[in-house]
Amino acid sequence: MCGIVAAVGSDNVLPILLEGLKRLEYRGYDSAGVALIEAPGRLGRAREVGKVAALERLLASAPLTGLAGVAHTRWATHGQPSQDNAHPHVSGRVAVVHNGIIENHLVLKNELVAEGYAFTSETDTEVVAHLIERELQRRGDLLAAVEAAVARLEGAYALGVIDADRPDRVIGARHGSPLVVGIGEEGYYLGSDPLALLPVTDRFLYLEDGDLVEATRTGCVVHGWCGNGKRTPVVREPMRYEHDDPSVGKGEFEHYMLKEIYEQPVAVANALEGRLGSDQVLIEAFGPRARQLLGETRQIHLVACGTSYHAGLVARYWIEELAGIPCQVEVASEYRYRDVVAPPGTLLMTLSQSGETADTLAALRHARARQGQAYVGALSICNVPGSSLVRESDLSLMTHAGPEIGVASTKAFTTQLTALMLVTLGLRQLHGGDGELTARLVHRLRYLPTLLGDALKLDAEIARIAQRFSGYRHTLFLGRGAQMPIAQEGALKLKEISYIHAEAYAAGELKHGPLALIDASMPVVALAPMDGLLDKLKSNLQEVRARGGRLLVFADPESGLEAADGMTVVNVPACCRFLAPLVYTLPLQLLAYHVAVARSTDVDQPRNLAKSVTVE
Ligand code: HGA
Repeated sequence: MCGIVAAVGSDNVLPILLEGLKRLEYRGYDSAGVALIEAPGRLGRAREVGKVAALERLLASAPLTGLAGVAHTRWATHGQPSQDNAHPHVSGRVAVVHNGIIENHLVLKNELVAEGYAFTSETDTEVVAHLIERELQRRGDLLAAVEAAVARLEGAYALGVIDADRPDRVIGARHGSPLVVGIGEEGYYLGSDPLALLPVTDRFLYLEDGDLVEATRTGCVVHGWCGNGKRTPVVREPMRYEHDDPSVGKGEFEHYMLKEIYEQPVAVANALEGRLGSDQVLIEAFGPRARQLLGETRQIHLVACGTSYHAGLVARYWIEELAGIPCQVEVASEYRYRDVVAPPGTLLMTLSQSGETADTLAALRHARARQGQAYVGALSICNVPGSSLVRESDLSLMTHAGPEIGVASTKAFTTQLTALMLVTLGLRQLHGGDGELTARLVHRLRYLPTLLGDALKLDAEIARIAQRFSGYRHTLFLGRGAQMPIAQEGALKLKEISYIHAEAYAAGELKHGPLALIDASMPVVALAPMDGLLDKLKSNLQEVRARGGRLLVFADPESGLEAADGMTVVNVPACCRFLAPLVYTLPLQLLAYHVAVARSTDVDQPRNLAKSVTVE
């Protein structure tokens, strides 16, 4: 995903820009660039494909200095990763960096070409540079020019803009993609993520959609909508960055796992960032070939291991119901050795946090070698840009979870689910699903980070319950529908880090065998959101109670389930049934975590397990 850093200061800002880009690297990108005002009227620019280190090497041979500049890590949506397509884009005196997608770029391009503007890239972003340049000529002032230019843009953007004739200022604009202003001792800064600017400040203004900001070395003015259709200077309260810098460890948390559980609202917001339009998902934001691949898909083979496999199992429920596309999900270590039959039009989807999971990679290669022609392409969902899986796939959707240190996956799972819901809605849009439900789900996705934050408030209650659990030797997890894989994930989490034997069953399967295990020493954890299967699940819970089983039920507040002898009920924040798998994951992670802590296991590095499984 793209990253923006911009700075105006009293000294050469290049080191700040480069450090900022490095701190955004975890988000994934394919090229990087920087532009500085070297002297009034003179712009210097360097762009390179690949890592920020490659850009640094380029700059070492041809250094740039300046008191104001913009910098960018690009993750291509429009046009291949190349030097010409890398940002900043320049038009006359103007240099621009952009995160997001300009949906009406073709209309604007035709208009600008007719006026004589020459395009040197395939990006949607270049229209922004030319538009601002045109308006600058008409209006003579950069802020006015940016305001006039953004009025023409449709889509999502965060922008950083400089004018070679004004080395004392940078302009920012935000609409649908985040942008913050960093307030420093030696200057003012813009960043798509405060993380980029932590070396120079911990004080930030969080811009709102529609805001423009003009920053100089000593101050900034934010211009926002004020209700009468015009922008006026507005106050955005400076806020201290309260979190720890993730590059410096666990911060206030005892374990990385707990820290990462708590990072999920932000991680999921990052996974959604720039990918939601007003009532649709922005398919182009998935990557240049997304529309074609998803449009040609007739069925899906979803292949993964461990926690990622559980994310795939949830997605099957979504894809089949919301997009009407058949989906089979398989563990990679089986798929890779099977004579897979892939009918024409099969999309091969792989999921892996690291992108280096040996079985998943092998499954991708095996499938391509055997049935290459049948696949419309390979789509990977992954957290590590540049990993083997990403390199070998036709299209990759990055999860943007940020580095996950705890071996037991938490935020990687919920961000995979988020990415899978985005793909599901993309498929739905391209395969004729009605727009009303799509729009409702898009709106609910925007609210998802808040819901996850609410689910984390159950922490103390779950910690108390976990004390009881730590004495058990076995546990059964039950769910129905899309909560069945969440029960599997809850059981996996518990066994991974607490070493308590845990199994998950579809609740309807109980009477076909596992009911024989139920007695007072076998607790049963059940998931009971509001969905069409709630009444069926209640019957299954009665079957457990009738045999003296101890129940811990995570339930919707309106479920009608109440605590009773042998039954503990934890109310999970009310949520729509499609997003319930994400919300119900968090209490199960917390349960596993607190049980493991109570049993004094090595939570972050459980015995026998590794983070990135690169061997078969
Ligand atoms: N559309 C622009 C920026 C892409 C982006 O924001 N990616 O996360 C481009 O393709 O250059």
